[in-house]
Amino acid sequence: MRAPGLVILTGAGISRESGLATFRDPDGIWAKVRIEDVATPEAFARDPARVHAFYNARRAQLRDPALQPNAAHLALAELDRRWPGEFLLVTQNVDNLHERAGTRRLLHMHGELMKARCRHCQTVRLWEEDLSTAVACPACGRAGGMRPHVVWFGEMPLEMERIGRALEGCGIFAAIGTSGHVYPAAGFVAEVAGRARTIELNIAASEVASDFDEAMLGPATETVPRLVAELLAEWGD
Ligand code: BJW
Repeated sequence: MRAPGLVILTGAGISRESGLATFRDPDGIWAKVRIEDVATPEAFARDPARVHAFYNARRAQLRDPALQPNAAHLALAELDRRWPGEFLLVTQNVDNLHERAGTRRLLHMHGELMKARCRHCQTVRLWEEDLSTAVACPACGRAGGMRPHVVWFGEMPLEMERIGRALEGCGIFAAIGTSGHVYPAAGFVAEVAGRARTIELNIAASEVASDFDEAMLGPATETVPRLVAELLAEWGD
């Protein structure tokens, strides 16, 4: 029998055990800074230096050699390598831990911290250093338009058509370490309900927990390798 299409959605919880903060847990990012100050286009228009400082600090965390993919990222990379059918890992995370673990069939719907975009010419390029309003775009030469290549509230998430096609064709959908607060990602489970097996992996039930068929509660470094072993035992090459 052909392996079903598999879509995995990940959120900040999968990177927690690597040392990156989540957003909405009690020690999360939104307990320390306000969304309206750093994660909207209006915030960037009002005070770009503040927004750059917020993302420069988070980019510096990604450059720290101590930050490494954990057992959950590594298990998903093995799943990608060995899954014999359609596979797509959709991450809401802007960190680069999935690609560093080896996942290839991956897309970042909320952008990537290690990329910058020019608001003048729209060029997107790898950007591992600090950004500021003084930086000129290497492509068009204009200064003041470089911004982090991330998706803020009120902006359209990336690759929605590809995600829509993968969700339409999937037979298994798993969401890992995401609170179910932010749309459209929080609505993916409702989109596939009834035609796909749906599994939530989280340390605590999410906002949309009742939309899933099954739950695996616990830290991602324990539940994800377990789920991957189960899936590969049934369908792996
Ligand atoms: C563990 C763990 C461990 C901890 N192991 N688990 C009503 C309906 C539909 C939409 C809207 C609506 N009202 C408003 C909207 C729009 C808005 C929205 O959703 N607002 C809500 C707050 C209400 N959405 C948008 O604006 C989006 N754009 C949009 O909708 O465009 C129009 C459109 C419509 C329809 C189709 C297509 C387009 C854009 C959203 C952009 C979000 N941006 C951010 C910042 C990115 C850059 C950055 O990183 O700074 O993305 S916000 C932040 O939240 C970040 C995350 O990707 C996102 C989701 O957070 P996540 O990953 O779920 O983290 P947490 O912290 O919330 O949860 C962590 C979870 O891990 C918890 O559950 C823990 O229990 C768990 N956990 N440790 C396992 N060890």
